[in-house]
Amino acid sequence: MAGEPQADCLFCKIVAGDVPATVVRESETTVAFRDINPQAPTHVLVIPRAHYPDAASLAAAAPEVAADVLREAGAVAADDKVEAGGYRIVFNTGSGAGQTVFHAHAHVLGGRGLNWPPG
Ligand code: IU
Repeated sequence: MAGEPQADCLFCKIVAGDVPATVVRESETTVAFRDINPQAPTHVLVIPRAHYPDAASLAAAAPEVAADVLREAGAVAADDKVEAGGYRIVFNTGSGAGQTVFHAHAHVLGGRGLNWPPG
């Protein structure tokens, strides 16, 4: 059921503390942790504590939590002092777009030049 923890979901396990992660911020509804395979000096994932498979389903079911994810993404950029140089918030959605973990997550990327369009 949407929002319920999924036994086979890596990010639900991180939320539960069953899989280790380098957590940088927590809120009532979200957790932010450093990506295990960083693609930029700042590469943090912001996830809702509740399980939704992607950003659109999160926004449809719990728009206030989607807003929390975006606010926390901005706070990560401020904490890491990458605001001034610019940063990117990315929601890969679907395997064709590179989504590999089907628990909604925002990538916060910064600390280097970021090209457009992305690959
Ligand atoms: P994607 O948008 O679904 O591809 O992003 C998943 C990210 O989760 C990806 O950047 C991985 O490096 C990252 N990740 C992680 O941080 N910790 C893990 O244990 C695993 C993946 I597996």
